[in-house]
Amino acid sequence: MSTLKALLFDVDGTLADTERDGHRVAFNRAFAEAGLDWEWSEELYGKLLAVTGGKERIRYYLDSFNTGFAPPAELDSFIAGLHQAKTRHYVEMLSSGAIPLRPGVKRLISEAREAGMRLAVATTTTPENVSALLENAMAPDAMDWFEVIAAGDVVPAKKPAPDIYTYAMQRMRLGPKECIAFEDSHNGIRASLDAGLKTIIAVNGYTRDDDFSDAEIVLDHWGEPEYPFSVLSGDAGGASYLDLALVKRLHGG
Ligand code: XBP
Ligand code: MG
Repeated sequence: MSTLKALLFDVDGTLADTERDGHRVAFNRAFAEAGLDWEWSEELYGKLLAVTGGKERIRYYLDSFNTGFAPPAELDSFIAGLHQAKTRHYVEMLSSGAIPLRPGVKRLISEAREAGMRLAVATTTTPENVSALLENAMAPDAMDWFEVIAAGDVVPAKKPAPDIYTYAMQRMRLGPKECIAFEDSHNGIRASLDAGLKTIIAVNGYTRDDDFSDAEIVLDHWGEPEYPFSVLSGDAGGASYLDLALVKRLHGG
């Protein structure tokens, strides 16, 4: 009898490839709207992703890539205002259906749900972004599929700190051995491993070269029966897409 009771999902890069054509574009639209000549290129954004959290990322950009900008006296509220505008633009993009789920995401989550697995989200992103993605790309009632949506500023420290995963498990009254995490980035797996969680990785364009030591498996995506995944490291036991049986085998509980 498997001890696996819950699947904990990262959002950005895991459920959907949201960063390059989603968040990055939304940031740039907010900067333009504010009359700022800041333009985050795909290359620069890849560097800025070292810092999780949009507000924290803007501050990192000013501290490390735009030191010539004369910050206003109330820098925190200035950044908060930019980030609120960015979130508005991002939610508009999601509402227009601009960002689809990654391969296998709806299939695996539906299978897990039908099998009675408990589901949660553990993400650094803003809560509104989660509901907009799930309701527009997964199903109108998809928010109800997840017992806990642990997102954004609900914890003091964002990934790579383990806080968001620990918070989700505490809310579910589960221990790490009863759960498994799904991530896409080095910051993400540092958070999940430090929370004691076995972790399944699906890389994306920004994270392909990240360090995923100690992941149970590293895939290019979760796959579909007619669209097999590639195993970048680990053992899929001959499977060609990620299903609940493979998740349970990787969990090993
Ligand atoms: C990814 C992040 C987020 C997004 C931007 O979160 O680090 O900050 O890049 O979203 P995860 P916000 O991979 O944990 O889902 O601007 O709302 O932070
Ligand atoms: Mg992620």
